Amino acid sequence: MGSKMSGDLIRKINKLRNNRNAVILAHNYQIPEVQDIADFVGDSLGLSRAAAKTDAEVIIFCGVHFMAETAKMLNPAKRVIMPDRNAGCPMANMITPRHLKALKAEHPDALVVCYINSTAEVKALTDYCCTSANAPKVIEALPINREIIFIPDRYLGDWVTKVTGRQLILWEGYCPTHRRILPDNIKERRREHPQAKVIAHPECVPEVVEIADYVQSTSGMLKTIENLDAREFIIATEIGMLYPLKQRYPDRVFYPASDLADCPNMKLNTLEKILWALEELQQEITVPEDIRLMALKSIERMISIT
Ligand code: CIZ
Ligand code: SF4
Repeated sequence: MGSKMSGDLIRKINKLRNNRNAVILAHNYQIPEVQDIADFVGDSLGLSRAAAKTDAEVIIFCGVHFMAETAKMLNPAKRVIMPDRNAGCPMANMITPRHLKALKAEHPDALVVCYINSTAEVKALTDYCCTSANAPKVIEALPINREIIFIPDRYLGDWVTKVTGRQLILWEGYCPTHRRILPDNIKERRREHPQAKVIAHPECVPEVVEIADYVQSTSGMLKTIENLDAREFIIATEIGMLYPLKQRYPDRVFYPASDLADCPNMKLNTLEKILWALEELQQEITVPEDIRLMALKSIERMISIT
C-alpha cells in the first residue's frame, strides 16, 4: 500500500472514530498498521478491561471472535463491531457445548475451567475462566480435593499441570498456529543466536515449552523482558507478537522461533476493513443475555481470584 493511500485511510478512520465515539482495540497478534491505529493494544482480557474504562459507545474489535464476544459480555451497553467477522479461533471451535456437556456428565463432581479461547456458549457451561497469564493462579485457588476439567487447550493444560502439580482432565484442543513451532526450530535459532533467551507461549507443544527459558502469555512477555538482562530473545508465539515487543523494547533484538507461526485469522483485519466497520457499523457481535450472564459468572470468578 502506498503511503499516500494509507495516509488517506488513516485520516478517514480518525475522523470517523471521533464522529462515532468509537474506540479501536487491537490484539497483540494483529498486523502492525492495525496496532498503530489502535487506541489500545493488548491481550484479550486487557482489551476487554480497557473497553470498560472508556466512555466510547462503539468498540471496533480487531482480534478474533471469542475476544470480541468477551469484550461484549463485559461491556453490554456498548456496540462491539468486528472489521471481519470471519476471524475465528480454530482452537475455540474445537469444543462445542454438546462435547462439554458429555464430558461433564462423565465427571459430574468436577469443576470446569475454560481458557478464555472458548465461545460464549461454552464459557456459559463452566465455573471458572482463565487466560494464559493467570491459568496457574486460577487452578491453585481451587479446592485440592476437587476434580478439575480444563478445556479446550491440552498444551496449556499440560503446562498448568506441571506448574501447579494438579491433575487436570484435559480436552484434545490445541492452537494450530502455535503447534507449528517445533523443538528443532528452537534448537536452530539457539545455534544462530547463542546469547538469546527463549520465551515460549504456553500454547506451544510441551517439547517446546520444556526447552524454553521462560514461559509467558503475551502480556507476560511484555512485562518480564523489562526485568531480564538478556538483549536478544527468541520468541515462540504467533509472529504478530514481534511487533509490540520491538515497539516497547527498541534496544533489544527479537527473533521469531518460526515464521510459520502465523495465524491467518488474526491477519484478516486491515485498515480498509476498519474504515468500513466505522462507516457501516455492520458485523456487530451480540451474545444472548442468558448466555452472557452465565458466562460472565465464570469470567468474574477469574477476575476475583487474580
Ligand atoms: O488472551 C489472549 O489474548 C491470548 C489468546 C493470548 C495471550 O497470551 O495473550
Ligand atoms: Fe486461536 Fe491460535 Fe489464532 Fe490465537 S493464534 S486466535 S489461539 S488459532
